[in-house]
Amino acid sequence: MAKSKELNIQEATICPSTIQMLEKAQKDGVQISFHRANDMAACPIGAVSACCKNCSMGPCRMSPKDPYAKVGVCGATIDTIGARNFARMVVAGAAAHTDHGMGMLDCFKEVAHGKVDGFRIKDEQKLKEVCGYLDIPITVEVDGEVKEREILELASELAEELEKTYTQVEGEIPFMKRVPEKTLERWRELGIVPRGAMRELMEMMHRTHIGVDQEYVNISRQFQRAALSDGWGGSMVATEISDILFGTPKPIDAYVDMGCLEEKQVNVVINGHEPIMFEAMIDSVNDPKMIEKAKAAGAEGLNLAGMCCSGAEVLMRHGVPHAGNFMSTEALLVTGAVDAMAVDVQCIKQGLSPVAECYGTPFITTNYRAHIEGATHIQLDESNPRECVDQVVELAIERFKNRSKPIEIPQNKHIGIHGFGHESILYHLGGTYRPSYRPLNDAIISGRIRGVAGVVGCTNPRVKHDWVHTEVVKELIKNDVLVLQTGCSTIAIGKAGLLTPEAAKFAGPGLAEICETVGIPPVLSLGSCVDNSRILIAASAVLKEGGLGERLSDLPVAGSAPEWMSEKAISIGQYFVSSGVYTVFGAAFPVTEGTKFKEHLFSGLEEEVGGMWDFAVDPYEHAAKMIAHIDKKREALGINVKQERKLFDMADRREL
Ligand code: SF4
Ligand code: MSK
Repeated sequence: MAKSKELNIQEATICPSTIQMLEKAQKDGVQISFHRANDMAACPIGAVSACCKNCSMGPCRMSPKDPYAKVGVCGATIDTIGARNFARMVVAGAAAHTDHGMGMLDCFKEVAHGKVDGFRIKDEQKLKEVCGYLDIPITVEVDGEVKEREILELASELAEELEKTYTQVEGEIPFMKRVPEKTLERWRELGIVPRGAMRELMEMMHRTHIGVDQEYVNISRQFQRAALSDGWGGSMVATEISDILFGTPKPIDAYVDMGCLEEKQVNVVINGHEPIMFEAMIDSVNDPKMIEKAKAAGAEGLNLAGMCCSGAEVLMRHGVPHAGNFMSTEALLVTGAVDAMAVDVQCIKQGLSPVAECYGTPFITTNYRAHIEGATHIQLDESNPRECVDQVVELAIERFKNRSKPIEIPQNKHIGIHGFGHESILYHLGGTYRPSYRPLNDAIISGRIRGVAGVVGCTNPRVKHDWVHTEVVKELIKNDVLVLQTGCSTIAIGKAGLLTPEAAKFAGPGLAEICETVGIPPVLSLGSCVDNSRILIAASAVLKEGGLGERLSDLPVAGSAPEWMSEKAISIGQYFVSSGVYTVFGAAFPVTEGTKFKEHLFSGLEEEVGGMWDFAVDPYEHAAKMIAHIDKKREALGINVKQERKLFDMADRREL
């Protein structure tokens, strides 16, 4: 392994397990991305998007300190270059989510046509609900009698309708029917209602080619359209199809952190984003024949754990433990206890491959879209997923039998409640007999809940791992802001112990009162990156319930990605902003200070769509900005008056 500069481990992360594994990695002479980030400073020109390599007359570098001092060889200004680069980040992020959604849809179609053995439609209720949103009739009249339509017939029709999310050449994509009316009206005025994602992403790439769109506001219109085709399109399809196929999550207790590994068991870890492989793997590790094979190899059994977002999906659907977020994936291999790691797509570090080799861990790619040098590829066939996952388990059993490296498992694991979403918010905050958002809206109007924040996204070695997430969330709940979480951020917060009802003691008095009465944590875990669409759905339902304005931008809500790193995060941020949500990013922001394009993102967009970007690396400043925005919205709604604080009486409790 290459020699690294000395890393200050205590400054790199607050995760005790990752610290322990960084110490072990240094002893073992193994390098992981914390070391590489320490060795290689971020490029100061690229970091602020002040370079262009869109043609071979360049690459052209602008001067970040004096951004209008130069233009590219073609004459492109810093605003054009910044906007084009930003647009391409949105396209790459949106493409990742929409391709994931399309993969789910392909699997759903196969199930609907009865071609898959391993999967079936698990949540018929959700299927009917989604059909309802899209005006697909769920009943049919036969000889004057109204009958429910066959489930597989409904599924086929839904699949056909949802395919338009990707392929529709003209007209609005299906889930535009779920966008609050006034918000949709504004998008129509601006011409940013998405057509099919394939068209939007293709057009954006065309427009960022040399010599096409060279006006940053016009470029921003198209990248908004592209981002909306992700949030209200590809990502939403991925979430809804996953719920229909594998079940809509309900709140469930589950563990996070590296202590989920078991020394005496065969440990299989899944890392990636699409739930298909993971769902098949759950069957495999519970198959008595496979358990018998593990026992014959001397193990006590088979132990399954997740990482990153596919881990987050099964954490909330099945309570499968989650071993760590993006910045802990290589560190987990350093335990020596992982007997196989199987991956599919997205956020899989190439650095995993050499680390796996150091510890003799089979590292298996399973998706034709994502091969990695040094990995073993076993293609997963959706019509027979067990064939692939059983081979992974067998490789893991073999490795267990021949374990040759010392094992060191950090003994940390934290219980939390996962699996919230639109449906469970209705139930928990609305009551069994009258599911509704009314009590939540009333709690916001009365000021017990000051506002709602979505804190999401990755982890990034350029900032102290998990620390920024944790401090932002602690500040928000302390100030009575209910926090919704997805992606790797959720795992940071789970490790901080904030996903339990007992964490209400860290919340402000109003939020604590609600949590104690209803029995929910002050921070709700909603799933993976694509499940940010659940936040859009919940926000739309709050708006529909009434009393909090007419547009999504009227709501006292804010978004945040304190440690983001991926292009997907930029797409998510942009669809939040374009939906009307004030969104703060930490770590770094890919735009040059003092440019018109930066001004447009950080202020101009608010006039267009009601949402805007902001940036703060420091967690306290980050949270303060979000709270100030929430208060601004409360002021505009006329609800920013201090309510007299009263304890819940019986009538309140009955209502909740
Ligand atoms: Fe330079 Fe213009 Fe080519 Fe970009 S497109 S590399 S700014 S000449
Ligand atoms: S896995 S996109 S590091 S949240 Fe979705 Fe985590 Fe960010 Fe990947």
